[in-house]
Amino acid sequence: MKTRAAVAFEAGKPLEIVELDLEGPQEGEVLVEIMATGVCHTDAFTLSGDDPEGAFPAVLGHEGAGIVREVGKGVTSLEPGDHVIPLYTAECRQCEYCLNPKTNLCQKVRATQGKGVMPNGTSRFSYKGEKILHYMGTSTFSNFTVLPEISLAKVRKDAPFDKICYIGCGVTTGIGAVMFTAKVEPNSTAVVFGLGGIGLNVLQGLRLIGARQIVGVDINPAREALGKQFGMTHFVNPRDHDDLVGHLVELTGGGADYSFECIGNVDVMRDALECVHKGWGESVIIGVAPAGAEIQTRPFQLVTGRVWRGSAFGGARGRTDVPKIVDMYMDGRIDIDSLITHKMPLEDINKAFDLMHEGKSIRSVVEF
Ligand code: NAD
Ligand code: DAO
Ligand code: ZN
Ligand code: ZN
Repeated sequence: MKTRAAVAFEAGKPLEIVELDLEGPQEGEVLVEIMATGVCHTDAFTLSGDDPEGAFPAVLGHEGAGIVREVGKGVTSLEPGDHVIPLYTAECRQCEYCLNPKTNLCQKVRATQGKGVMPNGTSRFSYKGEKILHYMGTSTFSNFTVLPEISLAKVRKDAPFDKICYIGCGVTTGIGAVMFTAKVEPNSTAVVFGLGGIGLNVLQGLRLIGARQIVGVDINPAREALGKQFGMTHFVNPRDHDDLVGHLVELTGGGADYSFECIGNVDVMRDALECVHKGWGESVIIGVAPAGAEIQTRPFQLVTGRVWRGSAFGGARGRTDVPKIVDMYMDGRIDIDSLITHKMPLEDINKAFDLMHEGKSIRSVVEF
């Protein structure tokens, strides 16, 4: 079949809207009509050429929602008409990672996904006879895409695609880091560094579990009002403090129970660790630092009981947890609408990248 898609032909160049050839789903695969997709920093990072794993030409996009149109042989958990959210972290429920409750990093399709191909080693996309790669196992910048069955979360049919697509990455990453990775207890104190598309979702995750003090840190003063809307109790602009860590330790009465780094800056990661409480404070790294960057602290910070963790996709097991997050949105327990600042058709997708680079959007959503 043919499908309209925004293709990254080369690193550093705008996406091009073209009509691709798409082969139907093979064994264990599903054809999905993407109805809406968010544009995330990771897409921009890959498009820039800075992503060491980035390969071209490819159909980027990993934050989508859509409808199953066809299933391949052996697919048992989905049927045409089901509403789904693509998962860049699959959940096979059988590999040693899925069977270990300590992780969400299913490895079943990881190797081929990283190479931009389906589990059998081939791509379903082509253009004028040339192969086009998949991306993150999802390729949601295409009106139709093919994914492994285990890379799709089935969700309720009354949820709006243009909002729940954001659950495919940003919302789950932020809320999940609080609920699944840190397992923050009610009445805790927390500091969140970086109040963008991820950090604002960490804030609302903390509000949801009943944290008593939620400090937001951002160099952009405009993020204060938005942060307060998402549960932040105190705002700190690092530019107002020579000793940021000292100020945060004082503000939280000796250090926070938890902190979250949602920027991808290794210096901030250090501050995030060092502002948590001696003896029990835990700091979660969510931000993705530039290739080759390294973190630093004095080991005594860890000897004296502080803990450093990382979180990918919020520690969520996609097929199990994503439908629950959709329910949370539909029940009015989390706000997604206020974070979707821009919407556009596929033809204007490059504007979404411009808005992101200019810091003017929280999330842009493309509707097909
Ligand atoms: P964003 O650009 O929307 O937000 C970043 C915020 O940090 C902005 O508000 C900016 O003003 C602020 N900031 C920048 N430098 C700062 C500093 N020195 N001190 C304080 N604030 C500062 O980005 P985002 O979409 O929220 O993504 C954040 C990070 O999360 C990125 O690195 C992204 O790649 C990563 N990410 C990780 C996962 C995961 O699973 N771990 C998933 C998605 C995104
Ligand atoms: O299993 O080795 C692995 C990799 C899992 C990928 C996790 C992705 C984490 C962050 C990337 C940002 C996603 C938008
Ligand atoms: Zn698995
Ligand atoms: Zn993302």
